[in-house]
Amino acid sequence: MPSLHDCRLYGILDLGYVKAGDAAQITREMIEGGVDLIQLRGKNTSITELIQLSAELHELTATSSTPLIVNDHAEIARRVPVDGVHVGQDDDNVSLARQKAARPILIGKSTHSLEQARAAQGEGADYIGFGPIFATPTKPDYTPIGLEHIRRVHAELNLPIFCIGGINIDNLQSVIDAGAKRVVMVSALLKAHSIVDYARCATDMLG
Ligand code: TZP
Ligand code: MG
Repeated sequence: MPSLHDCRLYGILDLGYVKAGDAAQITREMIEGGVDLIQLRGKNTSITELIQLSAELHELTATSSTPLIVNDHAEIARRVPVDGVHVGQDDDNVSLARQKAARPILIGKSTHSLEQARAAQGEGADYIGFGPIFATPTKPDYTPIGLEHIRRVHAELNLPIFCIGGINIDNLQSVIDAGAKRVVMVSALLKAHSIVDYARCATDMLG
């Protein structure tokens, strides 16, 4: 399993954009394109279905040692050998998520400000998402935080930080120039004509 510090591009397989039946093929394409970390996100999908799907996807991600993270539901990690769980500000806190998983896993936390980022590091998160940097239809109710705090959050914290929200190939350079080392892409990657080529282009830019 790679160190999170070496991960650059985090792809989220969001079932709001793609059908569960296409998830395996998309996972293969993300891996082929060099996505370093993959998350399964299904806001309107039952836990039973997420358990089944994450088990199926984990068989694919395990072959390339790409960590598979499930969103929201730490209890899934108790049933399926996924590599981690991602929690938001309104989900289980990091220690409760670890307790529910009942085995060593990665825990990521969404943060939307410098204060939340500091708190997530204090809580013991293994990595954070930081954003939304730009407005995004994937999380429409959130006000974008912009590029201005990226350098400071990297200077202050020593855990891996993944900038997220409205990031695509056209604005990626501006996010990198603002100090980002790692990014998450959801809609840009999932809507790309070729997920493989899009991911390769992004990983080339991220160095
Ligand atoms: N958390 C903050 S922004 C966001 C999440 C899950 C959505 C990012 O999606 P996209 O499509 O890459 O803007
Ligand atoms: Mg959540």
